[in-house]
Amino acid sequence: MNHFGKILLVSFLITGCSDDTKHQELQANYQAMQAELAKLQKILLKQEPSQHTESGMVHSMATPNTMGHPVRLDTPEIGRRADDLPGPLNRAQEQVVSVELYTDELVAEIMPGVTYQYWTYNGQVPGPFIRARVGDQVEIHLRHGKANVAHAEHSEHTSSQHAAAGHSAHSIDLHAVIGPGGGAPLMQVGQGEEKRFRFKATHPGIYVYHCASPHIPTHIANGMYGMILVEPAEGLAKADREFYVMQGDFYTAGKFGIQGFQTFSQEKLLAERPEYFLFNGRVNSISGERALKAKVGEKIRIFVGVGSHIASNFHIIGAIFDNLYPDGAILNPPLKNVQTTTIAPGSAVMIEFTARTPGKYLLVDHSLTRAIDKGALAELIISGT
Ligand SMILES: [Cu+2]
Repeated sequence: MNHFGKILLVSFLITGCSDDTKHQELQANYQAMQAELAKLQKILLKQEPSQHTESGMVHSMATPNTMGHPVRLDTPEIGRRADDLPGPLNRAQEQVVSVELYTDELVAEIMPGVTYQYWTYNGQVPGPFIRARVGDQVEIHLRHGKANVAHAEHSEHTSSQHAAAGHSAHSIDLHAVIGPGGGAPLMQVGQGEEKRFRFKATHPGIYVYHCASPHIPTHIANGMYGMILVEPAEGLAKADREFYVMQGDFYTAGKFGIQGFQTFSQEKLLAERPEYFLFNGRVNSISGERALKAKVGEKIRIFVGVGSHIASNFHIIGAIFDNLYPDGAILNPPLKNVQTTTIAPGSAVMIEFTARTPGKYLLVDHSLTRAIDKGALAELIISGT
């Protein structure tokens, strides 16, 4: 995979030509190489093509664990779609925005044949995209566990095992909140409990939220993060497409690609040595049918954040960011014509650009072993008008 992956990337990196025929030729070449890569992956990892289904469909595949026993999947899809975010608010008045959140620990596929127990807001990684306007009162309602579902129905763990596993409480700290702990001291929610609190959205920006219950880095590493956008009073400039992307690092006991159920490695977390770098929760969460999609000439806006612990060097191969709002600072004038941006853990950026040439573009962490060998790869597909 490494060898082919590198050839593939180099071939893609040199496709920066303006000649259409040559571009199409290189595109075809790239696609053929991708098919080769897929075949090679299948041989190396002895894996079948992904059988992920879309929301609502139950995944029938049982994944063997390292002992050869089937591991039950709690959900067929852990990755939130990049187009799963509310649209622009377009309102002149402040209002109360109610946000319904629940926490859930779910075994899901991190890649085909590899399962992991994620800790989530609302069953997916990242958590829901929250959208408010400056001046709004945002009311967060957080429930520990899914409504009307006894914990035993979705987990084989007893309460004491639950506590021993380190998630006897979950909570939320929103970086859009001004006040101690970003709301977390008010929102420590034990098993079976629910709590709510309200805050006024005072500062327009794009912010991260995350769980802040002990051991906090573990809760975050397991997937408990999301984003909240506080729009300025006049709203954002019009865009044709908006997308929601969050990079996260994951710490499995087995190395990247090792099949079966993988436990969490606290040792790797403390050593800052993740096995996986992922966009929206799993390998290939944003590709194929779930890729970012737009047409030539459309203005694309992407909110990109880092949920967990390692900064991203975010880049789109073949694109230049017309406008970059670094560090969530959407009120500042944007930086123009940016190639790559660093996104700190617990931070987010807003990127805008217009695609001029049809084809497939890759979103990567430009520390490229993360993209080629550890999962930090997503697709943007631009179609002709
Ligand atoms: Cu938590």
